[in-house]
Amino acid sequence: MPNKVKRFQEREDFYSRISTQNMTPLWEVLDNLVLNQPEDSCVPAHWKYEELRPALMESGQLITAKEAERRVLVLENPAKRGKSRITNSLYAGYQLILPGEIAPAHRHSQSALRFVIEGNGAFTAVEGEKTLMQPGDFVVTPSWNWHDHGNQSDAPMVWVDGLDIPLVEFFNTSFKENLGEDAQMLSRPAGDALARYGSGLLPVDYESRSLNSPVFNYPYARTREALEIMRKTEEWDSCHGLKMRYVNPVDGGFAMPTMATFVQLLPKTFKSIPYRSTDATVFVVVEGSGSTLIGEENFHWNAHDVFVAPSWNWISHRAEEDAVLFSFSDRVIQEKLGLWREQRGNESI
Ligand code: 1HN
Repeated sequence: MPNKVKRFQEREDFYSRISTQNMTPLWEVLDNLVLNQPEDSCVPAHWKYEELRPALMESGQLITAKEAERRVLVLENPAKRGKSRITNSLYAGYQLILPGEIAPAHRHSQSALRFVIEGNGAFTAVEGEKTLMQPGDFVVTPSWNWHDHGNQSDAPMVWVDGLDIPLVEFFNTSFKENLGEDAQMLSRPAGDALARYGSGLLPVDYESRSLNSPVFNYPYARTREALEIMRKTEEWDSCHGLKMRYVNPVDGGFAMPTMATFVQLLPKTFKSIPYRSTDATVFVVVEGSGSTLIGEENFHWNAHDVFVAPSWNWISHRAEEDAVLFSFSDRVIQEKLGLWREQRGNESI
């Protein structure tokens, strides 16, 4: 028997023997464990609001928000069907609440963000304060905070939920509790948090007890106005247009401990140069239309669509008209762990 074949058989025999002891040789798997660069198992994907809205409205006739607890159509990454995730670490879905409905109070260790798509003045209550929501508002629901929703307006309300469900699953740290009531007791008037913490002011002896921003609704009216004033200087970033991050005013960090959130303005005819980063990112189109090339796939988007870019895929945006994109990712965690990297198309790493 040639020496090489003998060697191979000896190794295979050894692998089978140690397998019974729940062991495996690193040298056979090392290249799959430690990659030269990220290879995301998720794929780029796009959900067109115009095409999915009929199904979302149909769900409103099938089940009430109360019976469903939360009436949401989950956006599943096409490479991860059945796993309730849009990226490896994040969950996203479109939630519908019809006039007169409530979604009962509960709390869980998963953190949630809401980004409002359509409707006018339905509310969410978070840990004792209610906020009325308008399209484009970004609302924070921290881990273990009581929250319930209600719609006392006369129009359906739809928002995109982002949660860190796969992260919490990874750590096996899921806890949940139902309050047993439709709505929680309120302890502060609507608008209290924004006035107290989101006006360039903080109570003089304020000491944060939370990892989350005390501002739990970042109203779009303020965000949009800020972008509109800043655009006058025309300092467009070649990769991002005019991109801002939502900030915790207490420490200058991201608004939430597990999900980083951003908003960017891309002016009409703007074309960004390619950019990639290690945080797979979920984009929500707030206004306008355009297209985004992710890896080799081009997605033409309109207002209220969602699209997702996996880790380390090159992204470039093109705006057909003034466009605003909201986005979220796990960048905040990656940065804390020293893992986050980015690369611009015109530079080496
Ligand atoms: C949840 O609590 C909400 O409060 C939405 O609106 C989506 C998905 C999974 C688990 C909890 C909400 C959710 C969720």
